[in-house]
Amino acid sequence: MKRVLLITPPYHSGVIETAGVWLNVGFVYIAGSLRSAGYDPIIYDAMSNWHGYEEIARTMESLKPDVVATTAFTAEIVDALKVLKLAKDINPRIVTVIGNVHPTFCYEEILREHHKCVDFIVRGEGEETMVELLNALFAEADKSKVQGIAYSEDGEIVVTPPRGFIKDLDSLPMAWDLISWPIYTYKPADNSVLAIVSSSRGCNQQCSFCSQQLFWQRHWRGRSAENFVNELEHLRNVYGVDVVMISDETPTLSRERWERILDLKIERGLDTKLLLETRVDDILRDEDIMWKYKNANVDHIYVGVESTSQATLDIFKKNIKVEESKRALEIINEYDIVSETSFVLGMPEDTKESIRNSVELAKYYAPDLAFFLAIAPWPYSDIYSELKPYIGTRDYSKYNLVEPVIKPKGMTLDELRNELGRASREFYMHKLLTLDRMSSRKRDFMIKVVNLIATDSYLAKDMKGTIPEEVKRLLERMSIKI
Ligand code: B12
Ligand code: SF4
Repeated sequence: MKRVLLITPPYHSGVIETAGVWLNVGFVYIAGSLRSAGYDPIIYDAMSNWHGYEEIARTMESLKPDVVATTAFTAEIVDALKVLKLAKDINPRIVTVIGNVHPTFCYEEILREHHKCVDFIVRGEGEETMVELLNALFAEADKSKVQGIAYSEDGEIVVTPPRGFIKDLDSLPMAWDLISWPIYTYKPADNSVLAIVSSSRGCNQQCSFCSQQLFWQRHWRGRSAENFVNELEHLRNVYGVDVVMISDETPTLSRERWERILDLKIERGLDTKLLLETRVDDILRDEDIMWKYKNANVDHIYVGVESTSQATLDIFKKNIKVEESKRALEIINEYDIVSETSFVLGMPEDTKESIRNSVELAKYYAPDLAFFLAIAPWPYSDIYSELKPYIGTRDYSKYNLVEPVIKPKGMTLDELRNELGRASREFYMHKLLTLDRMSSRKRDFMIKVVNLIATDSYLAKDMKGTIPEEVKRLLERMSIKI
């Protein structure tokens, strides 16, 4: 039986790791399909285990895989390529494969520069393509007949026709038993077991800075509500998973399906906490059923506000109005669900004043958590050509939404970095001043999160500095230590 080692690249940007340790659900799908087709997949999450290249090399040497496969969105590509080079250095006969959004679009650049370590790129959805590719390779059949791949042959880049989407997501086998559960935990919830689960794929919007609408070609497919809730139940009963991040771009796109998911969760008394991302307009649409979100234990909702200026929202093709975002966050807060949003800043026209103005508006919007992100010009995004003249670095490992890559006309990259750090400090200090008006649940959550951000995240440096006197007094009055 051929052994396939699925490795996450050991990349860290110090943001989301602050809140928890997150598994790779894409690999749970790929491994499920490989196993059903008679392969021996192993999931090795080097990223979440904080393994370096020496440990990765030792693991590859001891497991002796026939195939090493990895994954990369843009920020991860540098480390992903190092992982594949390492595999080739250890044994040149290992077949190397890479998938996900960056290689899907940048396959030419990768194969031109790295064909010695990258044998195959899987473009688009991976389950069927990976199985067909390996079947073709090991049967020595014609690999050019496999749809959805790219590779280099005799100095030429071969790209096969794209593969259509998998029609029935419910039919995909999952390999949850290959996850090493003990490390995956959500830090704000004590002793929790955390999973990432996918209930749908895709998005029908066209935000110009986003990769996901391109990857899924603005096409949306959902699993059936029953199939998804059964999986939550299975994860709860077998592995003790009590917190689930839904990986979807827009889990709520079909109101009928989403309401059924909430109803089933409530009917079955399934108390798994759900963390999710969705769109402002879906929250407005669902105001009348927000009580079901609450009763189904939706714990945390992220909505992408992205900008406080209508002009920028229009450039982003965000298709929402500033006032709608404010209302969506109010609705989430009214139900005592944790609200989170982000602002994509660092556009060429941004100035210190415009960023400070965003912080003031962020305070007015009043989400519980706000992230002030630096726009990253994914080389395949719709907005790329507009941003290209302002790109300050081609180092993809910095394309992580926190390190500035675009140099605004009137600021240096360092000034922008400082301004984004200042924005976070300013927002969270203001947030702390509202602790006495929060429910006890939100207060506990905020204290844990602000502590995590201030001690263990990319913002730790920015959060240091003098705590304003009024914040100190309030914390003392409430006997809270930060
Ligand atoms: C879950 C997730 C994570 C997890 C990853 C967990 C892990 N152990 O790998 C965590 C929370 C750690 C994370 C972190 C980050 N993330 Co993230 N993340 C996501 C999220 C929400 C879901 C991805 C997912 O699971 N999709 C579901 C699965 C089924 O689909 P999939 O991953 O695309 O996989 C399919 C195909 O792509 C393909 N495929 C993928 N890999 C492979 C490999 C092989 C071999 C094959 C054959 C096929 C294949 O087949 C799969 C099945 O069909 C997406 C947003 C979204 N909604 O998609 C952002 C997203 C991928 N993240 C993004 C970013 C920027 C980051 C961070 C840099 C953010 C930050 N500043 O912290 C960090 C970087 C990581 C780090 N350690 O610092 C961006 C990437 C943008 C881009 N185009 O480059 C996204 C798109 C979010 C966004 N708003 O733009 N992330
Ligand atoms: S930002 Fe969100 S809503 Fe916009 S295209 Fe991307 S996934 Fe869809």
